[in-house]
Amino acid sequence: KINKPVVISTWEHGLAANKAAWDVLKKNGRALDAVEQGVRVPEADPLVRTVGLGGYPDSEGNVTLDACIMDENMNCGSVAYLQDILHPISVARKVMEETPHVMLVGAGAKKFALEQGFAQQNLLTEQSKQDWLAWRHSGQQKKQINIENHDTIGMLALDTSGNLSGACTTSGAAFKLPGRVGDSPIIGAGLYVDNEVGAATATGMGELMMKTVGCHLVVELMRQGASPQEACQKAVERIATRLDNFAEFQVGFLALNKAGEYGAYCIQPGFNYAVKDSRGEQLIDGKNLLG
Ligand code: SD4
Repeated sequence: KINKPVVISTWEHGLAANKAAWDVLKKNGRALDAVEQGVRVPEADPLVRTVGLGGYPDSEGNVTLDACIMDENMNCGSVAYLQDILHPISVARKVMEETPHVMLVGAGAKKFALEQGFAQQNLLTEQSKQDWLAWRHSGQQKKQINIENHDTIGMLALDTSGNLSGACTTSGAAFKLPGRVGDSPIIGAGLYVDNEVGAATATGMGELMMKTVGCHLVVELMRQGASPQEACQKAVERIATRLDNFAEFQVGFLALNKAGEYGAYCIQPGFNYAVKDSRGEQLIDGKNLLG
């Protein structure tokens, strides 16, 4: 029996995001609408420090956002290095639906968002500004995402029609080099959906997912017969066998298949994910390689 509808998302803030997604799914809404509505919750929450409003800025104090969305028909939309817009996921959806393109970046993405009616807003909260000043003062060049410091939201949903969609949105690595873009807006790296097979998303040090096109890999492994859990594990093992410095970083993959089965796997302990389906809601610790 297919477990549908179901929504899964990264980290503890996924619980609140899943609730918003569930409101769409329980009314037989579309998975695409569910994931968009779901990830808008942490985007607007200043306490979620690496998504949208309140996200950590880059090394120069600018909050720059990356997001992408993908539906059941291989349509996808993405924005990267977007500034001053609260809901990059909704801009990504507009790129998907209103343009012939997949990805817009930087000033062009912002211009498009404003033309589409999105409001301009300062996303650097006082708290983020203080943290940035403290980081600058300490002279610490924190170039890596350490294990406490990543809470990108990636969300996957299967709706009552049996269709899959996914969304991923982030402010990226804290105090990153200006211009740096991670995996989260890159179709195949930070998110992938194939409605025949399943969907995957990722969190953690984006460069590792980009080097391995991790989420596409997870979906292809499911196509070859792996369960969501096994596929995530194999993708983490691919990173571990090919990238020398993998142990310095966190990477977590999350996957959902057409049957509504889900799983996750990560490098370091400490990753969890939120699930909501007809059986209720759960927060599950991701199995990991180094724990
Ligand atoms: C990135 N994957 O930009 C994202 C980071 C992340 O919370 O997960 N941040 O590399």
